[in-house]
Amino acid sequence: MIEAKLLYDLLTEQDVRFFSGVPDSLLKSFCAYVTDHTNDTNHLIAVNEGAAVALASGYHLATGKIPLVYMQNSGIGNAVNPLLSLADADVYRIPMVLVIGWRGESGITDEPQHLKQGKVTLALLEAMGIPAVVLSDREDECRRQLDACFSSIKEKNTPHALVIRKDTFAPYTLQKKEPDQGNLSREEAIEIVIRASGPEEIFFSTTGMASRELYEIRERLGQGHGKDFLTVGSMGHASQIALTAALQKPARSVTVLDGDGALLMHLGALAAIGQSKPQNFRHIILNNGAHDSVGGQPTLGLKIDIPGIAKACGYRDARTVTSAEELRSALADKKQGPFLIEIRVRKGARKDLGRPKSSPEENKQGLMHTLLSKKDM
Ligand SMILES: Cc1ncc(C[n+]2csc(CCOP(=O)(O)OP(=O)(O)O)c2C)c(N)n1
Repeated sequence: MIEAKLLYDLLTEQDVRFFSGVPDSLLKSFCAYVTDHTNDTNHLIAVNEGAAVALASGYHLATGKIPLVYMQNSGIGNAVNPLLSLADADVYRIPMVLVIGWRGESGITDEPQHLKQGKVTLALLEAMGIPAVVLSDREDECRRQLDACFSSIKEKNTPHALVIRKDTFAPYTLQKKEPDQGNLSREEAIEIVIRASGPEEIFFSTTGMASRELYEIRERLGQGHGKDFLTVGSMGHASQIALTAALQKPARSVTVLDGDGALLMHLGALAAIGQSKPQNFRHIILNNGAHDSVGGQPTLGLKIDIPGIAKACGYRDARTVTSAEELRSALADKKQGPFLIEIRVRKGARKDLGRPKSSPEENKQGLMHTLLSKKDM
């Protein structure tokens, strides 16, 4: 293992002063170290990985220096367009270091949503013509790799990737945590929503711990999983999956359990929902102001008026609740959709939180069985 500080110091030696990205669990220590040691002008936690490449590009244009972009390999998809149509040598030729967490590396046990991405990570970078090196967890080798990486970036003026394996970094705990603005935990909030829902309700839950918590709540309540779609990958897209389901099944009530980070990643989804106006659509935002599932780095979630944005996009109603009582009363107030409830929740999850025991495909079949049953035809 190496200390996150070592990589940060080596990057500083190379005059890297600007960081942007979306946090990742494998990069947790590095992201936390960057958050704690870089000022807010030079560290922008991006809403999505493509935006991070664009922010890094703007920094380069303004300073001539080499920026750094960090991401989980799941985020490569979001970054492909600006990498190939902005930073690439065939277009504007913008140098940057990409630090990419390698979930789903072959031979390492990981969640199903990471397996394919892990298998193709190096091949994807190669196909994009981005040189990549798997960062060593030995200090001397790491120094050598950084020297080679920066020689290549300076020579070609294009992006270069450092791919990070699991357990490369020694633990470093984020110091700069924003105070919580709600007293319910995310899991308590989800349980209140589930307990208040009727038998016709179906749920689409977001990436990260929210889906794991929903799964465990259903187990605890003995309700089965046939009414839930766990969006374990595809961060930020749960609400769009739900939108078409709601439009196709007007007799069903559809609820999205979204995260603030996921909402911000593809905020345009609100406009699509607000303008499609499904009456059977309820959007619940579990807002802890953080990427809680991958280390708690701040999002902009608590700095913006989410209900205001939803209403401006065409939602029929939207409000914020901060306690169990307020949540129960907002749930009891049956509104015509689309409507949104932002629940301010506290950061953190149970230490013993499990993972779904059924596969994504079984999950899909369970939900489709419910949606394609005679009653729904
Ligand atoms: C495209 C993409 N980028 C990054 C990730 C890594 N990731 C998984 S969960 C998560 C945080 C989600 O934050 P939020 O939606 O606020 O939910 P919370 O974890 O706070 O409940 C991130 C960044 C991912 N899965 N996919």
